[in-house]
Parts: sequence; structure tokens; C-alpha cells
Amino acid sequence: MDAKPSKPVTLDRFLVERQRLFPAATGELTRVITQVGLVAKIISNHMRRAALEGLRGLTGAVNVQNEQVKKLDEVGNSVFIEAFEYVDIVGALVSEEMEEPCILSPRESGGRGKYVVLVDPIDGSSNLDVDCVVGSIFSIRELEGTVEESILLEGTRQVAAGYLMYGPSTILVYTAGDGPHSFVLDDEIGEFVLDHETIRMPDNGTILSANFGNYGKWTKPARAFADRVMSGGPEGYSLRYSGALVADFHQILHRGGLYFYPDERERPEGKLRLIYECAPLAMVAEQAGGSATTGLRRVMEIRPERVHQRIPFAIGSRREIESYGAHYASGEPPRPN
Ligand code: FDP
Repeated sequence: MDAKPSKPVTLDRFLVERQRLFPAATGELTRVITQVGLVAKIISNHMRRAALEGLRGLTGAVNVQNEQVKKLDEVGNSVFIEAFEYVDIVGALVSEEMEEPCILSPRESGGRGKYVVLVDPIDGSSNLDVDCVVGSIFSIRELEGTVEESILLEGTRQVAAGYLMYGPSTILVYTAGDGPHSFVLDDEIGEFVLDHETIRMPDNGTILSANFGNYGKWTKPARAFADRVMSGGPEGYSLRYSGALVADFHQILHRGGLYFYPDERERPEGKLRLIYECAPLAMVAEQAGGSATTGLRRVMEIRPERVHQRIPFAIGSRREIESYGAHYASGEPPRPN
């Protein structure tokens, strides 16, 4: 763990100091990440006041993923749109909640639109309404050509990525390619304050996070790993599963271990979405020394075919993911993902 600085370093100050390290930096990425910080404060406030503001329950709508939309899903999506609407360097926002990208600052009408922001506004929605931890995931890419051309690219093309976590405290973690940095919201001053300058994920660890209730639905490769783990290997894994990817990943990022949501016989593509859930967290994991795989391929190298594409996913400590990959590959003849 990093030693706490004597004076709190706010997100704004940290971003400005980082920017100074790169003389060619224009400050535009700094502005985008600053807006992510604003989003985090607003969503965090809604989360805390959900019961008081009538923000619990469903809207009655069904989203592009065929999932029931909760009121806070809708609020989270609107907060992201509003935060980037007037920042003319963000040309479009891609969200789990919207079938098509939301065009914000088109170049044709004079906008500068340098970036596309991709988000899962509320990750772990099943935890809403019962006051359990949820999060938001974000990815920032350069807008080159059309929005679709810019986002249907490998995760290695992300400029920055990270997540927000609304738990006992509100956390912001981001990486712009030089190690994940984490900040905690100080409610007394309304600012994010540096918590860990650089997070290193342990090379191995014992936290194991997966929905074992789905074991009977998993394909043979995923079960090959689960069988190995459940037969009591030397690792001595401890099961932790919150139902929110961000919360489960956050714990693994600090303590080591792995999370997996694999392919199922009836759902061979898995559940989690590639470009706004898996790729951003894979970037954070890799920057911290960990890794992410489908079982057969490095997540960061997958070129998406569709905006809302899903993939089988495992993420965590380097050695745990190697072991997952080895058992997974031994389970069944490889398939395309
Ligand atoms: P949710 O659908 O509740 O938003 O993003 C998908 C996700 O949550 C992850 O956050 C979470 O890890 C997983 O799905 C939970 O799925 P199960 O309820 O099937 O375990």
C-alpha cells in the first residue's frame, strides 16, 4: 500500500500533475476524466438517497439486452449523457442502456469530438434496491472515422479505462496506460482524494468469485476449472461473490485471486459485454500486473463484431488466470471465442 500523503491530493490536482509529465498532452483527456469524477459524485448521491427520492424499483421498460430497466439504471445513463453533453471533445457516448451510440458533439456541426466514451452506467443492477454495492464501468477511445469504426477495435486501442464503485465509500479507479490510480470521495469537501497512486495486483491470490449456482449450465471447459478448484487444490481459495462485477473485481485487484463468468451451454457467448465491461476492466487488470481471458484468448486482443457483444470472461491475478486458461483449454476442443 502507498503511504498516505500529508496533504490530500485531489483528482484535479493529480490529473494536472500527470498532464505535466507528458509535454504533448493537450489536457483534453484530463477534462474527460474530470467529468467521470463529476458523474461519480452525482450517481453516488442518487444511490444514497434512492429510497428517499423514490428511485427504487423498475421503470417498466426493457433495454437492448432484454433486461428489465431499473429506475437507477435510467438515472445513471442520463447522468453520463448530461455530463458529456457540453464537453465538446466527447463526440459520442456508447452505453449498455442504449441500442445505438448517443451522438453528442458531431464534427459535422462544428464539435471537436475527439473521444468516444463507453459505459456500463450501473453495473450489478440486481444489487440495487437492497443497498448492496454497485458500480459503473467506463472506457475512453479516440474517435477516428465513424463511431462504429472507433469502437469496434481491440481493447488495446483504449486510451483510458476504469470504474466507479458505490459502496461504504465511493471509489474512482482509472488508468491512462501508466498503472491504475485510485481515489476515494471525501464527502466533507466534495472532492476525490488520492488513495493509491499505483495499484499492483498480487501475482496470485485466494479470492475466487463466480456464480457457482450456474455450475450445471456451464460448458465443460469452465467446469474443468471449477472441478479442479472444488476438489480442494493447494491454493485454498475463498469464495466471494457479490453479484456486481466491479465490487468483485475491486477486491481481487487489491488482494489477488480471480473472477470468472464463463460460457454456458445455452449461452455460448457468456453474459458480460466486451467493449464496456470486459475490455475496460481488462485494461485496469493488465496495468496492475494481472490479466483477463475468455479462457482461450487475451481479452484485450479481441476485435468486437458488434457493439453489445458478449464474451466468456475471467479476470484476476496473472498466475490464477494462467491456471484458469490451462484447465479451461483441457476441458473441450476450443471454440472461436
Ligand atoms: P447485472 O446483470 O446485475 O448488471 O453486468 C452484469 C452483471 O450484473 C455483473 O455485474 C455481475 O457480476 C453479473 O452480471 C451477475 O450475474 P448473475 O446474477 O447471473 O450472477
